[in-house]
Amino acid sequence: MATAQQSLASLADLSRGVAEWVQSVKQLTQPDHVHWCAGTDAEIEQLKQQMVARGELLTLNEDVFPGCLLARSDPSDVARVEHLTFVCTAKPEDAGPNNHWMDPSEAHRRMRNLFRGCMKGRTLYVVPYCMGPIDSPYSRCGVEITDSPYVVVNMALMTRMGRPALERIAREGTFVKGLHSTGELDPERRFIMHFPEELAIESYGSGYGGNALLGKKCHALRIASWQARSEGWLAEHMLIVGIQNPQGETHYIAAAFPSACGKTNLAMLIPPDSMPGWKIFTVGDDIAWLHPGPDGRLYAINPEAGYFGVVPGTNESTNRNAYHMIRRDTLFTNVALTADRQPWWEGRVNGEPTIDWQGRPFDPKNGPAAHPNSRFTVAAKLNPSYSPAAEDPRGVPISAIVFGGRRREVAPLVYEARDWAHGVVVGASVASETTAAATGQVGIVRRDPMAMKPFAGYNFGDYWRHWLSMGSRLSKPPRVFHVNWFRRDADGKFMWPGFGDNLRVLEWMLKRAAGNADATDSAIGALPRPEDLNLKGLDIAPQTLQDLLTIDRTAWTQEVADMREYLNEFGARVPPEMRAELDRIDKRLKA
Ligand code: GTP
Ligand code: SPV
Ligand code: MN
Repeated sequence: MATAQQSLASLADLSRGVAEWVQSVKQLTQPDHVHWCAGTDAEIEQLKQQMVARGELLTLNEDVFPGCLLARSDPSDVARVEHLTFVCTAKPEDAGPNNHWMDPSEAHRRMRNLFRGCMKGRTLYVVPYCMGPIDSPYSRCGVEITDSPYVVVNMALMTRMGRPALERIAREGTFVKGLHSTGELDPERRFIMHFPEELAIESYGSGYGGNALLGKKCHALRIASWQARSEGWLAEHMLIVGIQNPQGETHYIAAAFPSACGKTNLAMLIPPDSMPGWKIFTVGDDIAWLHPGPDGRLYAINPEAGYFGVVPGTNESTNRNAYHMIRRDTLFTNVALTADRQPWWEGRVNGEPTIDWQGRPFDPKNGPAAHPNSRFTVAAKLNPSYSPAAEDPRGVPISAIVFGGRRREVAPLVYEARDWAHGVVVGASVASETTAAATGQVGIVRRDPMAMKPFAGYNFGDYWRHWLSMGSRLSKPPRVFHVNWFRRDADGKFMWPGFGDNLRVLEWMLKRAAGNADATDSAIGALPRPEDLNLKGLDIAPQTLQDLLTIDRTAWTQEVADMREYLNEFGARVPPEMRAELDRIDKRLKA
């Protein structure tokens, strides 16, 4: 105990700025105990054991899933809550129509009332963390104060957490302040507030995912995107994947798809048997911070150290890497259980559920056994396709940026933007069916520019302007593409096999970037002809492939009109180049 106290005191000594803030939060929230997280394995192990003893975490079958645990969240607290998420800037127009806005002083006043005395009887955990490799100039640090040990255990997996982060904060003097309490888990008393001008986050009333693990969407996207604009870089909702061809050359792609639209799967895909010699290396599965490099290329780091991934659908044939990765030392949230205490989810294939995600005997009348947004939290290093480049402080050079959405119609399998400016319009045009990753109706097509609708910390008009300006800082910008793995036929079946076969599309992109692949020019960009794709061993009807690579003029004319209308919401903040790009597409569609 004495040594624990000493190391605790010396941690606090490292940064006076942090110590003073902790003191003021302590006065406001009145915890029984304060625990500074050093980030050691022993500390996290002890926390887990305490949670198991209190029944807050459940142990799983140690023979089949060693070191794995199950958490069940409150049934009203299972996803991000976009309607309760606010960006609080001095001027409402800086948050933009893409965000909910509240006056900062009003937001602080409300949150103070919620936080007052909320940690009575609880422990206040101080969680110093670093987003990105600890020695990278591109990384940024934060401190999350939370009363949730579940959050601490997740942050230890998802970030570089503990003493080294606090040491970096002491050196640099700046950090993002994130204050979090699970409160009463009352949906009526739940807010996720962002103060980009103060580098601060205040979150109350949820213990789940992006609402509570403040390093992830709150810091690494909403606050970081604001910082990135003023500092000349990009903070994006993108996976980063290294693709090694049979000649042994590795190229990197960054891809932005909306929540639950395939980033984790693409980041760790298994090449099909008919593509021998290809290898995939995962750098990141959800967030990329992108900087212009000295050679005029764009470089990416993954600010995270772990994955908070969608569980349902994960199996040997869809995502073998993830399926094996989550066999040990994984924290599951809201999955079901088999009779022998193995975690179970829809699409697992093996076993049967006996207990559902809420702990009730499984009855199909109650809906799926695992929650559709049930998640695994796991250290990135356990991924069989983990790339050591994820630790490179300089990041990896990006050859192609890919945007995509979940669209049953209209969007073809793949097309390529003419240049960077057109690529910005292609990214801004992303639309996708809503998923279980956020509360609300599922399956509604909505605009989700750059897959950042829920995550851009400022006005989309300014954001697109910033994207356009990045082009002029890059003498060798990445090529920009759009994909759709989710086209359906008249029977509602997916037309493209997806998963590992997506590598065929990535191969075409890399060949385009190297100047070695053909395409046809269309009104919306360059599309491969079937013969431009590597189809060896692919089981697909020629007509289906043709349909996937064809553009419906009427539907696209409507799409461009919808996009124009969407841009109008952002008024004069929309860069005029974007409307000019739409005019150009329109003219070609009518030609
Ligand atoms: P977030 O973590 O919410 O940001 O999601 P994500 O973008 O990482 O999505 P993820 O890879 O977890 O996939 C979400 C769902 O889409 C899973 O159920 C997958 O099985 C499914 N999926 C992923 N890739 C494909 C694909 O190529 N085709 C089809 N049909 N489904 C896919
Ligand atoms: C997403 O919703 O895009 C996620 C999960 O990656 S969460 O951490 O809840 O944001
Ligand atoms: Mn995500």
